[in-house]
Amino acid sequence: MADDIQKPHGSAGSEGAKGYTAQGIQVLKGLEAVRKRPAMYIGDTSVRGLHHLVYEVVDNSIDEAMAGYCDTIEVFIGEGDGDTITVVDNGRGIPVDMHKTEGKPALEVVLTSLHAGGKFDKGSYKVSGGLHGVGVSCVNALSEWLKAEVHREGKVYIMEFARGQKTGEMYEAGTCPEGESGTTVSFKPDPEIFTERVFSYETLRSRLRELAFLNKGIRIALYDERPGKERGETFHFEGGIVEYVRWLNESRQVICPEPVYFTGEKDGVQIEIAMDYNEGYSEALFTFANNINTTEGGSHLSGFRAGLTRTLNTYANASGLMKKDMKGLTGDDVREGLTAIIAVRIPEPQFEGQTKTKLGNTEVKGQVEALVNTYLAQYLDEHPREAKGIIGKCITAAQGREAARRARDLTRRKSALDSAALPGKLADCSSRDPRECEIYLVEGDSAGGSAKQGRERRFQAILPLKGKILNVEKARLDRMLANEEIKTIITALGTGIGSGIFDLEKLRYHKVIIMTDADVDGSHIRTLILTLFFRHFREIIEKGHMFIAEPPLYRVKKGKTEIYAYSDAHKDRILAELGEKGSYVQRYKGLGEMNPVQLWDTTMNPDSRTMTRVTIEDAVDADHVFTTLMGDEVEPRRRFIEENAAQIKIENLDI
Ligand code: 0RA
Repeated sequence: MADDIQKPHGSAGSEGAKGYTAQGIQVLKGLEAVRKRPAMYIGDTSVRGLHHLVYEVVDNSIDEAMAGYCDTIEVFIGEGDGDTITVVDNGRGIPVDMHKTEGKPALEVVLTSLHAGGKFDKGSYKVSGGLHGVGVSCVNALSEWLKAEVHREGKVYIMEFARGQKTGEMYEAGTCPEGESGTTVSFKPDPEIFTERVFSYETLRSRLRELAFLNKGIRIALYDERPGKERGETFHFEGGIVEYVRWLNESRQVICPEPVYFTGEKDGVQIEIAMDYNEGYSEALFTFANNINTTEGGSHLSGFRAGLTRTLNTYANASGLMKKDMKGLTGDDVREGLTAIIAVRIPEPQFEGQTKTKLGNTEVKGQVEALVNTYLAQYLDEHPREAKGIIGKCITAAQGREAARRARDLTRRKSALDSAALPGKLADCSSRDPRECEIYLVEGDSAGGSAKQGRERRFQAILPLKGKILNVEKARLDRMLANEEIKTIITALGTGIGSGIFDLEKLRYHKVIIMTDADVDGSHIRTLILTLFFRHFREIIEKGHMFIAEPPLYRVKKGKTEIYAYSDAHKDRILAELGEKGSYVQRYKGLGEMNPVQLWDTTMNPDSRTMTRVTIEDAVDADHVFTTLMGDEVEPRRRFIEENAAQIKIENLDI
């Protein structure tokens, strides 16, 4: 594994052990360090780290583009097992001339020295750079092989490596047209390092689309060349983050016909903001610093929030749109139905927080706030019709918040939202230790009945849900609180709901498990439940408490042998093993077809069940998926389902 460092092998062209210069050994030590502790450099060695390798290479191409030398980047998933990647750009090409102090081609230095991935000249403003900013040499160190091809000044240069060490010297491989330039990097992640090595088209697509939105004008293409999976698409947005906001809102009725856009620069900090309001109730506010999605927020987010609340309150008062007796708009009021992208570029970003995705640079708060104060106020003055729409929307939100508070107080007085009075439908477990407790949200009363009989009563609670729950995408909190099914879920969870009220510490079950039929209705109900959790209990998902039960699709029986199959492929394998003759296949259309013992054995017994943990890979993408699937507009939904027909399985929705 990672500790199993390969000694330099003496393949053709590589230097013998004695030939190493002091600097050479230094370099080798650097890359050995990467192989020894890969997680320190790329986060982890699972799928996430694997995809990070691609982003690291692409970031270098983005830097070329930001410097004005490159406008096209292409990423290919290799035709083999999907475990090789090629990144092609039309930048200047990594320099190939002799590096003065290292005494070897610059190309070799860039690919073998830690932190030499960027430009040599200090003045150049490296705004991109992966989360860890470690450079392409790390990708080299962690690849079974890597090949770099540079087109520069009419010549083609190639250099190849294995696990970070050159397997030969750089060589001239031919000529290219005089004006042509660019870099092509191909690599195969090292099986000694990575536990998973198959690249996901969807994962790469999300990030590349995001990069194309954040870096207007660049054309970024992705191609899957795996046999049977061939496809590709190009992302290119001249409008940058304005188009990002439009894309996020494509399934919603918007208030401003054109997203509001403003930008500014101060002390080397570049700020870009695009925003619009829609008729929905959720907030889709995403922040970036140097192309990195700062999911933990930070100073740019605080600055934006402060500026937004203040500017809208000032305008609402001055314009007379807000009645004198109103207390004023809160931060929650001004963010209901808001879609916004805040993107900053900083020469020396400080990333803090648990996942290093919180922007720390304190000076940025004031800069963003001042920008919002100035330009949003100006926009409102110049667009009275939109201003009226926005303020009206915020006032309605404030009234809704008041109504929700009253509803909550009322129901609390009646104890309905209080876990002291748990809903009658809930078959609770006897343990009071949330860490071992599980709650199954089960579709339908009949499956609920089986689950109640089959469960392990001590730590498994069952909450049967009747039919489809309310689509929270189309309802504000006050209306949600009037819905019995939703109220039952909230009460059972114990956390409360709403800004400033929800408290994860009070969660009564550390596993919340959705159990629905494996049919269209089941998947709709599952999506409705996931929408509720994504919009109102996101922390439950983020902290890893949310699961999807995986009931079997088939029961295959032959003689006394009885095997459950969890997918079509699984069933075919079982049939091949048992022999088709005399085998009997039962297809489960619903959970209700299983008796309590079967349901326990196949789906609920912790020792043998499989469950899928729900994760939010990319909150921006997830937001888009939910608004598309649950929103009002039919056309985007039709398109989405058509484009993703093969993948309308929750595992592939990145949620
Ligand atoms: C070092 C210096 C220069 C460009 C690059 C590296 C470079 C790296 C990568 C990685 C992928 N594509 C890339 N394109 C460029 C500056 C080049 C010059 O001064 O001519």
